[in-house]
Amino acid sequence: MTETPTFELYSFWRTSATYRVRVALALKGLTATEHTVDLIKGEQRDPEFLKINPMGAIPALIEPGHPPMTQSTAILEYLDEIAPSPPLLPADPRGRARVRSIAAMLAGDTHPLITPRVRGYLTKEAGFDDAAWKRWQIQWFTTGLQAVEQRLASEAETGAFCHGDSVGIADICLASIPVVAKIFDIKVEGIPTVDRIMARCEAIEAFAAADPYRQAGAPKP
Ligand SMILES: N[C@@H](CCC(=O)N[C@@H](CS)C(=O)NCC(=O)O)C(=O)O
Repeated sequence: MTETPTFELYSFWRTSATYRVRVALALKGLTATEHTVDLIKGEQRDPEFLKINPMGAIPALIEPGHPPMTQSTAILEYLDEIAPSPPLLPADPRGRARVRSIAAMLAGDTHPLITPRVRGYLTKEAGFDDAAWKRWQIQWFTTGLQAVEQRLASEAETGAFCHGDSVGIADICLASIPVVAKIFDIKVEGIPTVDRIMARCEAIEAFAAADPYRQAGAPKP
């Protein structure tokens, strides 16, 4: 990298997807000025924000002179390409496919089901009350994390982290699920490998510093 870009990050204290970007920025020694999009107030649907991300979701990463970049996993890969050290993807194609697959199980197949827009639809259009929403959250947090556990526990590529002994994109996506489940007071049981890797991640300052409760605007845990 010849020059460190100046980043701005549209974010909110408690979001899983923004957590992923915060961790990656920190691992790479990069920084971003954060702008709060209050998801509880619904600011993600403000017309001004929809010009930044028509999906009405964060994160959005801005680099001066370029269109906003959205989708946390695309942002993670971009950061990995512009700041290659430490690498967040394995050197071999099969390893990269495995890491991207685990990341997609979490960032693609698990997290989007428990977002505010899904909650809004289920409560307004499908008759969900708070108890039904809680059961929904537990269902999808559990399905995602137990499926990943099954892979991590049975595949030889798993090491101290999801893939070998260095931290990468799969670990970032993995950690982004329990940190948010905790906010909703949900603990998924029967995932010892996930718990072991999560503990390793939390011991790394880049992960610890990205914890939702350490962000501006967060309540006391
Ligand atoms: N696949 C997207 C998901 C983005 C996303 O859904 N972000 C949540 C916060 S974690 C959000 O902004 N939700 C707004 C809403 O659901 O209304 C990514 O990984 O960046």
